[in-house]
Amino acid sequence: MRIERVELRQVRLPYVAPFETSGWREETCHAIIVRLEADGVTAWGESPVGENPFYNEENYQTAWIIQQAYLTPMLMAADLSKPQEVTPAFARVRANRMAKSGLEFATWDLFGRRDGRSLAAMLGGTRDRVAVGVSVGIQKDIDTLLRVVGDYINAGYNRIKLKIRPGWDIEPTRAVRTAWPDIQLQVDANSIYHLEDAERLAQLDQFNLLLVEQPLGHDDIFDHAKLQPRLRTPICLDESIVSPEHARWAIEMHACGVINIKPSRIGGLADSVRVHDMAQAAGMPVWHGGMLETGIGRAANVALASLPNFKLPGDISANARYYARDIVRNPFTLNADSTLTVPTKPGSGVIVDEDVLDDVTVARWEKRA
Ligand code: OSB
Ligand code: MG
Repeated sequence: MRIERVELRQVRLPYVAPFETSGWREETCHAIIVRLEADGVTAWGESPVGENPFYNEENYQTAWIIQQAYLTPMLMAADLSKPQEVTPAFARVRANRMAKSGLEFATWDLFGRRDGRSLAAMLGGTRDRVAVGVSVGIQKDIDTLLRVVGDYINAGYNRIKLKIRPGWDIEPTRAVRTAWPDIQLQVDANSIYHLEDAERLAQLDQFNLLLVEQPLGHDDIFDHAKLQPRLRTPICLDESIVSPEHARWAIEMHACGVINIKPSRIGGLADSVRVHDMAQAAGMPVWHGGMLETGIGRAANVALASLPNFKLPGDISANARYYARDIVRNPFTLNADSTLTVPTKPGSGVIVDEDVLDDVTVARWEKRA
């Protein structure tokens, strides 16, 4: 199959609430939405890049340039027989994985819609619902945090992740654990600590956490391998695992007990499945992270999370947790058992609301074959 038209859009969607981590605070989604056309089929993808290069090295401006100058021409030059051929077609472009992922995901959607197969089936999904939780940003004080967490628990979420940083770590975690002794709880440091903080991090062991996510450097595996034996809580790597090779290094070095898979961080769904399979073979569970995606990226995440080794609840909340007005007509809603239902329609199954999409588009670019 040859792609006949690629359209890229920068969108701006306000979050229902600002999202604050140890390293940044953002109020508006700056994703790039991808639209592909071929053989009479229209397909959609999303690169969930942020406003700033503070999570990884990319932001909406870098992805916009790399997609136009390199990735779109490479995609249009390929005669694709399956979506797994996109990742090798992009291999000469180093890193820039979020830029790649939106185009790769849209290609899976294209094949799925053309062939009448759901993305979950194409990827090897085995469940019809996926367990999910909420990632709760840093709040202005503990009372506010308890109110915010309480609202999510009342809405039906049974797994909570707290963003932490030095000075907002032990006490907020203690407060939430004390208020909800049985909730599934985990924390995410987004790379703010150093190996010298091992004793402070070990204090988190008392709270019966599922995991502590990315305590050390965004590109570190070595020091995480030194930290893990000093904690009882499993370390989960997020930022550090950007490829199947990085996953293998972390597994062989015992740098973590769990891996967070985000297809955007890994550069696409194909390599995400490889990370999933590699962890499964090593007996290491994975779970699905999130990048505050719009409804387009969210649908791909739910499909991927239906694979069997996704053993812990994902950061894939219902659309309404992120956006008052999303760009899809069929948002996910939370089931009573803190799950989302895996779409079964062809491709990602997403129905884009093109009126809303036009309203939130701030820049548009297209290339025809
Ligand atoms: O580190 O997991 C992270 C959001 C943006 C960038 C990084 C992260 C996150 C989240 C939110 O934690 C997860 C979500 O609900 O999409
Ligand atoms: Mg994280």
